[in-house]
Amino acid sequence: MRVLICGGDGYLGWPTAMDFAATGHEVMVIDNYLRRTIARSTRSEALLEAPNLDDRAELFQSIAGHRIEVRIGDCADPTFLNAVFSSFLPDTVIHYAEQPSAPYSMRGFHEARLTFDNNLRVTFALIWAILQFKPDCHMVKLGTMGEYGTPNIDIEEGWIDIEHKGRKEKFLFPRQAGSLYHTTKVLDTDLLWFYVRTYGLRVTDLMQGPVYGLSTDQADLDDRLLPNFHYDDIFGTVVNRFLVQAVAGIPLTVYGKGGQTRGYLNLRDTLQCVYLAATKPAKERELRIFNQFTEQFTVNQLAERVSRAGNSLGLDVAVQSIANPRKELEDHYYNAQHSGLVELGLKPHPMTDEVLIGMLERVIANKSRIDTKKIMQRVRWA
Ligand code: USQ
Repeated sequence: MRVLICGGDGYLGWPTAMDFAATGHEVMVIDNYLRRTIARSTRSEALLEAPNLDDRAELFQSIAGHRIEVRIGDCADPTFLNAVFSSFLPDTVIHYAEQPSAPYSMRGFHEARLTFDNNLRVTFALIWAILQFKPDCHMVKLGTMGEYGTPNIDIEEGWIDIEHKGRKEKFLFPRQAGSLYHTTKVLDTDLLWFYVRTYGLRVTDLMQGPVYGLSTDQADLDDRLLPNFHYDDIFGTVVNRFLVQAVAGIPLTVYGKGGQTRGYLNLRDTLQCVYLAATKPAKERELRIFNQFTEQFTVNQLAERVSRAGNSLGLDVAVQSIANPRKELEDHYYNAQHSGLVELGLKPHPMTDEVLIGMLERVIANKSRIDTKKIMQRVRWA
């Protein structure tokens, strides 16, 4: 397949690019370094400094022998995107090119507008690039479990059958996100559904939970190929943050009561899910939705697991509940279906002590790079 990865510099984009290239696909990545720019301006740089995309691609080719084409530019700019798209003519486009931080999107007007503009405009530009140049191209779009929020009923896999006054219809499962970032993903889904049912696009929308990890088959070849591992309050997801806090000797920052439940997955499983979705594509005129996570945990359960793994390595890990900077339920019902990707062939990598210990060891090796000023939460949902 010819695979175009939009957002190829990201935590997920770069390992995805190596994964597809290593399995024999023709890969092109696009990125405008938005995440790097935001990270610099908010003092949220990743633990390890990643080489730029051209350097990473050259390094990967010299080590693994697989080629990744790089284009630096803004996917929201139709002139740039259409030129790239019409020359590469991808069979699959993987859409990661969004501002991915909920806290950043809640920081103020400028950050909210940037998130809104970027995320919606990229999705819109990609839809039109497909319509104009390669209508049978399959879009694999990264959505989020956060689109659903935490309703007091079971969360279905994207769709729900409703019976109302004796008549039945299938609708998108109700969405009620808890940050502006998550809301842009709800709007993306609606936009995609319009273009799918009206213009016949084929789309897989992956409702992903928080990801953890830094090890993948390709990234393990050389430290300079590792994904951007963030532990700050802007880009760091909770498990990665807790691991760094455990190593830095800072009590794990449980927000509020810690009963917040989410579906989590290992980075390796994100790669599997995206690969399965791409190689077993949605049909024409189909918006296929999968809930992409492998295990559900509360924040308290995560803190307990990380402290157990840390203590086994001789770290003295404390846990502390701090005032929740977000507006979210801290104790709630949560039961989300997630069988679709398993039926497609996903073999989950569970969050074992061994997995957490392996990650802790890598963080310990880079302990001197931890900047503790990046850890405490700086953004409040006003
Ligand atoms: N949390 C803490 N302490 C921390 C950090 C987070 O208790 O130090 C809590 C949060 O309040 C939340 C849960 O942990 O209840 C998850 O937070 P997170 O920061 O790991 O995840 P979130 O902001 O929801 O966003 C992340 C990714 C986002 C993706 C989303 C999937 O950054 O791109 O869409 O996970 S989901 O959460 O399922 O919507």
